[in-house]
Amino acid sequence: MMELLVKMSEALQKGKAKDVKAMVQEAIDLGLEPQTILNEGLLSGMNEVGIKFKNNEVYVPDVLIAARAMKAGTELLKPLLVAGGIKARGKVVIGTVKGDLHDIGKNLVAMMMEGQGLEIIDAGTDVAPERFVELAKENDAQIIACSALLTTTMGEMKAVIEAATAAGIREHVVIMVGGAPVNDTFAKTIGADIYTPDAASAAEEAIAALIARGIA
Ligand code: B1M
Repeated sequence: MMELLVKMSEALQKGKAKDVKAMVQEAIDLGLEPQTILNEGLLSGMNEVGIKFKNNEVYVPDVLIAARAMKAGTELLKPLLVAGGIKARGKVVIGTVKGDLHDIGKNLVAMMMEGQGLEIIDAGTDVAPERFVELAKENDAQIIACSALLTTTMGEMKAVIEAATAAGIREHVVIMVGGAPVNDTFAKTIGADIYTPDAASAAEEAIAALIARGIA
């Protein structure tokens, strides 16, 4: 089984979407936990791609096809990670901040939150601060969740908080932040309510925040 996960990781690194999809299906059929397939097959492959990208061993097109393979694999895992039929426990507007097109982490967070019974309003990528706020108001959402993968875009999270304050909704929404360059100190500095390092803890903390507010 470990061999299958290693092969999956290697196929992802080469951007072989069809092979990745077939291997994810095989792993599911073998009864492997979806979380194990995600972490030890898909994410470990994407991590390698990140290291090679940093060292100029692979380039943007290689990363894009690896990302496509990652998506093909996660699509199969989604129904297993998202437990069906749970009543909506709250609403979350999620998006990747302005200037940032990375969406794999954001999509994972959305998936895990859905799995906890939260309704997701996905604003997509390159989302302007005002758009986060507009969607939260329109949908009466209790949470705004921002993802950023670039050091040059993480500052946009502060702009989201300022936009929420300007629109008069800051006290009514929990603002969550995350993404590779973000940490707890940064989150505190900009006045965000919650920072979590990964998708699973983001979903757990979202529910905990709603319970604390008497919502979920
Ligand atoms: Co980009 N990229 N990229 N890239 N890319 C990084 C982020 C980089 C670290 C690569 C590197 O140099 N090693 C680097 C950023 C450096 C920096 O700012 N410090 C980088 C760069 C420089 C760039 C470009 C500028 C490259 C260029 O054009 N010269 C460019 C920018 C484009 C733009 O956004 N404007 C660019 C482009 C791209 C692609 C389009 C090719 C592609 C994105 C495809 C897509 O997303 N659809 C891409 C990719 C794939 C990566 C790497 C290789 C992988 C990112 C990823 O998906 N990881 C990445 C290197 C790396 O991270 N190792 C890299 C898997 C994903 C599951 O992890 O998103 O971190 P992540 O999510 C995690 C946690 O962070 C957390 O949960 C997830 C795990 O459970 N999390 C949250 C995320 N959001 C959260 C929100 C929360 C809570 C937790 O609460 C709300």
